[in-house]
Amino acid sequence: MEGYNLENLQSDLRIELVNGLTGENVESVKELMSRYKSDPQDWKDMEKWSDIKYTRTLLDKGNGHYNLMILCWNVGQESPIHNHPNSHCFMKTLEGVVHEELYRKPDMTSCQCSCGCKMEKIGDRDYAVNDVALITDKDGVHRVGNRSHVDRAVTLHLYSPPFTTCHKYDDDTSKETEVPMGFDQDFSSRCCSTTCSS
Ligand code: CSS
Ligand code: FE2
Repeated sequence: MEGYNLENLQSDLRIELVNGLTGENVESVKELMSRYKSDPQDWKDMEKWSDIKYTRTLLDKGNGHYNLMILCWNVGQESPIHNHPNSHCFMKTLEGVVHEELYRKPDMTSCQCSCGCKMEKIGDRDYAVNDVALITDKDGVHRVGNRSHVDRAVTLHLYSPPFTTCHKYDDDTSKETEVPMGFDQDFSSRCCSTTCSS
């Protein structure tokens, strides 16, 4: 919507999530993230690019209720298959196209092979600019990446509640490993309007 910039979105998210995410406001958060139409002017100066891996830049700590961040995916970069422990993951594409592979969350008790079972893919999707995705561990676990050999991709993520570690899954054995989720940049002190107390 014209005149609705990233700062407006950040302020509205602060208000909507003042008491955190409940069953009632999941759709409202998704609608707010859809309402914002990507304008590179809003976030260009917060990009960070690496040749090694995608980068994570924190925008807002959401008074402890959520983390809002920008991820920069260089050509060919992707995440491991991972979960979002007890959290809702909202992902909006700001630039480029990101690809998601969805996998069934592994149940090691049903795997008969002593060396582990291959991850089972249950879905595949591309997200173009301004598309908003929502995933929880109930839906499965996923891999996200930028398959383009030419174009970079940028995404905006909101995780509520925030988490500092997640699990990654080995493609061939489904073996689960806990990994820390650090930030490459932190602009959260720039944020936000009047409701900011953290
Ligand atoms: N969960 C990954 C990105 S794909 S949703 C991360 O936060 O780094
Ligand atoms: Fe994810």
